[in-house]
Amino acid sequence: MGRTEWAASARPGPRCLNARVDTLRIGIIGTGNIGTSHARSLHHEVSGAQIAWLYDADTARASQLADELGANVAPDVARLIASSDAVVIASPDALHAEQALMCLDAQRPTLCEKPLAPTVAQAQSVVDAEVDLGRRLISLGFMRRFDPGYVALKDSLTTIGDPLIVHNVHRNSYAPYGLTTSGTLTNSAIHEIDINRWLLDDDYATVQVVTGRSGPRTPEGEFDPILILLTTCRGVLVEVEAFVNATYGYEVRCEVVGSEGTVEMGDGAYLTRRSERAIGHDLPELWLGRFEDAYRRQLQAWVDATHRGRTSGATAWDGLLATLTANAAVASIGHGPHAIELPIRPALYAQP
Ligand code: ISE
Repeated sequence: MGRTEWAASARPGPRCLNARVDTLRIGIIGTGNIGTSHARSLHHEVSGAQIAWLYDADTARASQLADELGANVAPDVARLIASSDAVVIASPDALHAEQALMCLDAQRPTLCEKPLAPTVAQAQSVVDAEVDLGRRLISLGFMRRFDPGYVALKDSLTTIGDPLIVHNVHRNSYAPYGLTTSGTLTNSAIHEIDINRWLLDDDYATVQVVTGRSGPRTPEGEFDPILILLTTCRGVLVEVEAFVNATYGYEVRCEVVGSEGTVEMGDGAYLTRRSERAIGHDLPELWLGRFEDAYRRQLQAWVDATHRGRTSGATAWDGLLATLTANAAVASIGHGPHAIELPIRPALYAQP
């Protein structure tokens, strides 16, 4: 049982958004892997916020975490949003857009896990609602933008001339949540879709998925690994190997090849080990280990930005473009390159 189930005494009224508060009362929707990780990180490692409310369809799971963190369990999403100063959406992908719309309706600053939505229509509805509201409240959890490795890579791009081609590797030990090929694109490789756009400061012009032989864990009719080939509007080639059942560990790599050199993302997180006549390093099983620092930095940046009435990191617009590109990639399977039709960027997203 959580410390407090929903009761009149446990109902803190929402505070005025612009009022200066020292500690944001955060509500987290979803207490699975990533929701639990965000909750613990906000509680133990991030300043300026406290976990006030948790909601999960599995009440026992939410209660257990609430007990651990001294938080309360909300009976439903609407009441969690109403009672919190700011909200983290960490529910299954298909629910992100609907819950983001509820947060916008209640005018709550929101950190929404990626993807903004699996479908373009859902993602577009969030952008439309935010544009109607006339202010940005959604920060999107493309946490790689906060990863020290990617930040250093972006900073070093000035040293290699013009970027010409980017090679990316994204391997999971096993398919998270039993992904399908379209899920590989809209849930997993969507990270590369966003991070390469951010690295190069460029939009995409075309996308194509190339499939080949699949490993033994791939269900009939699905493909794994796949290659995703993108071209940007300035003509840079972006190549991504997405392999969700790589079995041996979790690994993400990125190398940018420029006209005067190349730079590859090194990973300071790993220690090289020499033992038993071998040299190497351990790999995490899941992304939570590899991107621990990025998640923490993302949460602190979001809390700090929320205190200042701002958003941080990727926007709903970035989320829409990523979902649009991932869906164009799905449509390209079995066909040739797919042209990406960029919607007109609303003025609300003119500034980074
Ligand atoms: C998961 O949701 C993530 O965000 C991970 O970073 C990614 O590697 C994994 O494939 C996704 O399912």
